[in-house]
Amino acid sequence: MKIKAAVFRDDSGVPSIEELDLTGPGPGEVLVRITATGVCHTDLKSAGAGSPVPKPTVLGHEGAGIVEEVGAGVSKVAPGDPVVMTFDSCGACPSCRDAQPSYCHNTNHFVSSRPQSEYYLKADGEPVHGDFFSQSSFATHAIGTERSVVKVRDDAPLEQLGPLGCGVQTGAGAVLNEFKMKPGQTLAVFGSGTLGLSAIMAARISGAARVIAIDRHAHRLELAAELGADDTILAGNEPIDEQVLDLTGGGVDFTLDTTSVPEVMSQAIQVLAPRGTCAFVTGAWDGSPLPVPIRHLVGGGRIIRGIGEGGSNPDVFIPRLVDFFMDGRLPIDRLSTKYAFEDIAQAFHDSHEGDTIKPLLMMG
Ligand code: CXF
Ligand code: ZN
Repeated sequence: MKIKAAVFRDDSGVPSIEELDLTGPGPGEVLVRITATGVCHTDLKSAGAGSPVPKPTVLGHEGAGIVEEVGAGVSKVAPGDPVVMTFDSCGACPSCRDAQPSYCHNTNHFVSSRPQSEYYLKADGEPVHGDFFSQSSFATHAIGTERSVVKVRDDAPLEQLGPLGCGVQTGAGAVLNEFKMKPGQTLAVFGSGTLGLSAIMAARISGAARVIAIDRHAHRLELAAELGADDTILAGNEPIDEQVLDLTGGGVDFTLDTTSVPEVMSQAIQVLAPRGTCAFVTGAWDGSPLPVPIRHLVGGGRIIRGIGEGGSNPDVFIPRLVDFFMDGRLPIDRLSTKYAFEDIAQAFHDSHEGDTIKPLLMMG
């Protein structure tokens, strides 16, 4: 079939909208007609120079849409089902067997783990990579796997749900699945983009006693306060650790770094209360090494850890997030700005500048 897709052919970060030929779905796969796709910072990083993602490629990994066709052996979803597309996993490794597919041993989201899929997309007969995060959803149609699509309730506005497949589940899942925050505990979030704001909303759902938002943009902090942050700190060039320690009288139980800036990450470790946990949820391709303050960790039993995709088991967690959204407890629509698909370059620009928190590309 013919589809329309945003093709990234070089490292300029700017795509061209092209008509491609798509074949599939193959066995175990699902063809989805995309309603809307969120733009995640990982798309921006993957489009630009230094990324390991092979080109030409179609990016996009926060798709939501309607199942159009299923491949042989697929029983989880059927044509007509509304689905959120998310990361893939093998289903057989120790993590997947333990219902922790975000830590799958065998899935590479950036370089194809479905060799045949490299040829699902063709531009005038030339292959275009088409399974970024097992979806490549900057397109009118995308192919996921049975494990990477999640059926959602049909009374939810599908166009808003794509970001649940990455950014929202990453931030909210860190708090709900991995920190398992309890009433009375405290959280400081470094960076108030989609990840940070989702973590803040999740902390409120958890009954957190105090939530502190830190960002370089005042408009994001205003939104953070509206979504549940008790305190906001506008980051400049000065370290903010003393401000956090003053506010909390000695440190926070949990810190979440969403910036992957080494100086900021160090502060996220520094402001931990005894027995506190600092988590990193993103990272640069060539991440600079981070000095680890061993005495600070040892003395207070503090923990530093990574969290991938919010430690989510998508089949369980995404429908739960949809319920929170529909109950008004996770108003992710407050984060999003709609763009026509053709305006993807503008969406990338606005996201990069921090003007837009979560662009949603509407497929029309
Ligand atoms: C990313 C987060 C940073 C590490 C690679 C995977 N996930 C989605 O955007
Ligand atoms: Zn992402």
